[in-house]
Amino acid sequence: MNANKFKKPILWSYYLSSCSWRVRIALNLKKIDYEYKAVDLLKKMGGDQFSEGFSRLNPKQEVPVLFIDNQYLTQSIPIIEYLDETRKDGFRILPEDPVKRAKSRIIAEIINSGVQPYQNANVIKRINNESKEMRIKWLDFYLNKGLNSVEEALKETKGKYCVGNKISIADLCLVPQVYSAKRYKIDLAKYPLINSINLELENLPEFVKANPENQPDALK
Ligand SMILES: N[C@@H](CCC(=O)N[C@@H](CS)C(=O)NCC(=O)O)C(=O)O
Repeated sequence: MNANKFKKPILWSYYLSSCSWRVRIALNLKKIDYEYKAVDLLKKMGGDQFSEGFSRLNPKQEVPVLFIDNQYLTQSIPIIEYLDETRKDGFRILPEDPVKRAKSRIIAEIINSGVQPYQNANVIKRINNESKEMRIKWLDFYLNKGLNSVEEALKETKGKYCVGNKISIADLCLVPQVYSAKRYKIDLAKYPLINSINLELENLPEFVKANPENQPDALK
């Protein structure tokens, strides 16, 4: 038996990182205890993600990175799927039903590849260097484009949560994305389904524990 299998998992995270937040919720739902290693993405003289040590962990210089089962895993969606596939006891994050599973992955993917990359720190920094006005227009366009397609998808899939009445990978992506949209001052009033599902989710204990404010590196 491999002794590393029993080492405490480590999550490299940044409190405001929406991708790290997805994984924090998954770890909480799976009741996995882990060590938190803060990676300060917005440090004035260059974020910790660009350090030599962290770049070795993830050459793409992004959080999250999860060490678990003697593996270093990157990319929040594969991490969540790995946790679900290797820990089938307890809460299941991917729906059993293939149609619901596909629908939950669709919403997760709209956010993962269709919204988050456009608001990523290194992207915004470059746009901001061009002009602040361009940054505002950029965020407004891409965040609304993504949120609008999530709202449309929810018309078909919604229950209490994104896909029916059970929490799925879509919900793990939705809550952090709504928080980011609020930070970027996107008008969310036009997304009633997103708002009502977000309200249902944000006070659940596993989501509260994963909230940026409750992370060790949150600015107090
Ligand atoms: N697709 C990746 C994206 C990871 C990512 O973009 N992480 C952001 C924080 S949410 C980051 O570390 N950004 C650092 C930077 O932009 O320099 C995932 O889902 O894990």
